[in-house]
Amino acid sequence: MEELVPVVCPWCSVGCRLYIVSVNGHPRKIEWDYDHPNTPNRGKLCPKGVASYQFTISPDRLKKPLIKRNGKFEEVSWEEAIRYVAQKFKEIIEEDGPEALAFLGSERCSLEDNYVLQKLARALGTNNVEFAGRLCQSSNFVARSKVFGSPAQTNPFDDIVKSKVILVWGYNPAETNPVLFGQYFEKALDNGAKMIVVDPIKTKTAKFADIHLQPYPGTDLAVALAMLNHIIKNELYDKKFVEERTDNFEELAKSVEEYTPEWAEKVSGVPAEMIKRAAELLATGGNATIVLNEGVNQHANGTMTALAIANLIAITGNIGKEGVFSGVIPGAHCGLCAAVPGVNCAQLPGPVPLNEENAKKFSELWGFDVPRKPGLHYQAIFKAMAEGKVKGIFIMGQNPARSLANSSLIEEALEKAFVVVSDIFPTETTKFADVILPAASWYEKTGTVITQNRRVMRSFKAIKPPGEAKPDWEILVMLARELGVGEYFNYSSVDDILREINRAIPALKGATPERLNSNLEGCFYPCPDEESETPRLFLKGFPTKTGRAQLTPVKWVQPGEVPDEEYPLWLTNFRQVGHFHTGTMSMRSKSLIKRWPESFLMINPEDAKALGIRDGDRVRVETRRGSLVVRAMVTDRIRKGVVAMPWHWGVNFLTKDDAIDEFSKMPELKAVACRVTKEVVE
Ligand SMILES: Nc1nc2c(c(=O)[nH]1)N[C@H]1C(S)=C(S)[C@@H](COP(=O)(O)OP(=O)(O)OC[C@H]3O[C@@H](n4cnc5c(=O)[nH]c(N)nc54)[C@H](O)[C@@H]3O)O[C@H]1N2
Ligand SMILES: Nc1nc2c(c(=O)[nH]1)N[C@H]1C(S)=C(S)[C@@H](COP(=O)(O)OP(=O)(O)OC[C@H]3O[C@@H](n4cnc5c(=O)[nH]c(N)nc54)[C@H](O)[C@@H]3O)O[C@H]1N2
Ligand code: SF4
Ligand SMILES: [Mo]
Repeated sequence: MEELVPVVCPWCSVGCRLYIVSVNGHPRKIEWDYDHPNTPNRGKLCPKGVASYQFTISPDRLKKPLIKRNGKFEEVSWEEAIRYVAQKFKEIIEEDGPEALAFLGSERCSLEDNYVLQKLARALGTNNVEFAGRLCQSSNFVARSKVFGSPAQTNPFDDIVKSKVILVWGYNPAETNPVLFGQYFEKALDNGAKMIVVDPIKTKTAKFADIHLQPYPGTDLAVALAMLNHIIKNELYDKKFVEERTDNFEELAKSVEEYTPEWAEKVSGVPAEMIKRAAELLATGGNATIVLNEGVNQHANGTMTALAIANLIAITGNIGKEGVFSGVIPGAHCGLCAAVPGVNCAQLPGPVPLNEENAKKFSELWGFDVPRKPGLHYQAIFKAMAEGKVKGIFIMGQNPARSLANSSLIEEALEKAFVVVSDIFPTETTKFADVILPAASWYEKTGTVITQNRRVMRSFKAIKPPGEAKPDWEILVMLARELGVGEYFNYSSVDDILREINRAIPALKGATPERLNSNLEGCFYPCPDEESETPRLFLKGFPTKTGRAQLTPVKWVQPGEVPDEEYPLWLTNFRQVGHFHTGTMSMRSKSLIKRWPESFLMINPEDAKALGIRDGDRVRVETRRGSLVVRAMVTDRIRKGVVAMPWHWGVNFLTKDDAIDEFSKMPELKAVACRVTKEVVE
């Protein structure tokens, strides 16, 4: 039987809709969805969207539960696997308490899967529950929560097209959110908008820029402080907005007096004149879209830079009205599906802070006592594991052996604990597992997604899972029952879970199964009842104590590691349009791996010449943690003094685990000091 099933793309968070055409549960092709003009993509897809389901039919899919015995994985029944995990977890709880357990949720799994995961952790008594959002948006999340009272994206994508200026900071949407870039950013440029890009690399996005600033990695804070300085000193800020809708302007103005563009030039390598031009365009060019992403977030000073940029947004009055745009950009398609239900060591579903009042509320709703003590953040869970303090971990849809900083250290930690992984493929992390549980992939289950633009939508089961693979929420419910907490997990469908979420999270009260199943365009979160939704935020005020934006003075801080004589070059990393994260799925998608086959190192012609390196040479890239050998790409698209590689192929063997942002707990994933040598082939 041929079916046409509406789904949401399983890669980035733009939330593109498409159809899968399947015959008897097997995928045959995709169809573009032009039927729903209010969805973010309006029918369009990028190369990953087009390659959508290729990974689902890979022969490598996990099909049966596996238990490691004498160093070898053996196929077992679901009953045996779940019983074994439950028994081990019970032993750990009895001997060391529930805090010796940790749970990882996933931005590749649905709202329902993630809600159940965090609830299970809490039912067992631990708040050690995290996901890759910590490595992704945490810095901007903290900064915007402080300044605007909420991290959320403020306006619908259509407002980008109405902007006159676009500032893109440490973000390459032409590769990482291609449909967003093509459908909205490029249309704004076609309408005459001017674009400023801040990136050490001349990326696909930067090719469209009117002004391109190329700082050394991790020195963006200096550039942002100098822009604040120039705008305030020359009184180019929005006086009415500052007067009516912000607090602390005088303190902010005083705090940036010392950070002149000339000072910033010395720190960041960006000419003072260009910083001034960018500041003037931003302040006087009209309504602006101001977006930042991993080039800002993933630094030990990431929160500080994100705060400085939030101050820039506020003093130029580019928030709380139509025709502007800013906010956190959740990474993978379900980033918000893990953040909103509180897959976080210090937040409960909402997300709301883990405090006495909220813990009490959820204890009443759930019927068990929610643990009060905050858990460990992502990188700290692995540190505690290496120290023997976290003894068991349930990893749902994460590949920390490659996605966290300093992979060697993470592998050592995984070696020590009882590790359970639910995934759709064998990964670098499953190598260290004691039990592997085969999960149904995104197209093999029905689930709710919240896109980066806060649109809540349903994706439907389009194909049959392979072998005995099951949706994650079902796996978790089986485990909960075996652990003796089944009474709190009385769900027989995703709709049951969503109905509980409707009760648990007021902003999702109106996103009911009935509404989402019948209306494929979904609704903008917050949707407090079935009739309402919220496309624009902060039109009247900010959810801060005074209702006004809280301008926040920031001081210059260095990134975690800077070049020196031994390691003289800056190394950073980026994404390619054809690959996703650690590549477990994209490297098993035929059309993607064919076109984007391997890693490489971008190096400026001057640096290459000084090191005797020619285009195509094999080179060794070495940091204080480890080294990788890749092909050199000699190109003036990267600035002198900086080298860069895609992070999909093991870059975290080179990154630093102990430079962590004080406020967001983000490890320094983007900037490290390195040396590069030509690899001599014998
Ligand atoms: N194709 C593809 N798309 C994706 C993903 C993917 O893996 N592949 N992942 C998704 C996820 S989870 C996320 S979070 C987003 C991330 O989306 P992006 O933030 O766009 O991703 P990156 O390419 O990692 O980083 C953006 C840019 O930061 C620059 N950069 C590096 N260091 C610095 C610095 O110190 N300062 C500045 N100003 N720039 C710097 C890089 O050169 C790069 O161009 O993409 C999402 N979309
Ligand atoms: N150096 C450096 N490090 C980085 C970054 C960087 O830019 N530079 N970026 C960071 C960012 S922004 C992010 S978001 C993280 C991402 O870090 P991770 O989330 O750990 O990376 P993924 O490769 O997406 O791992 C997701 C896993 O989920 C599996 N999976 C997919 N679908 C399902 C499903 O339905 N169920 C289950 N159970 N499993 C599933 C996939 O096969 C894969 O193994 O990495 C971070 N690490
Ligand atoms: S832009 Fe993102 S959501 Fe849209 S098709 Fe590409 S990967 Fe999928
Ligand atoms: Mo991310």
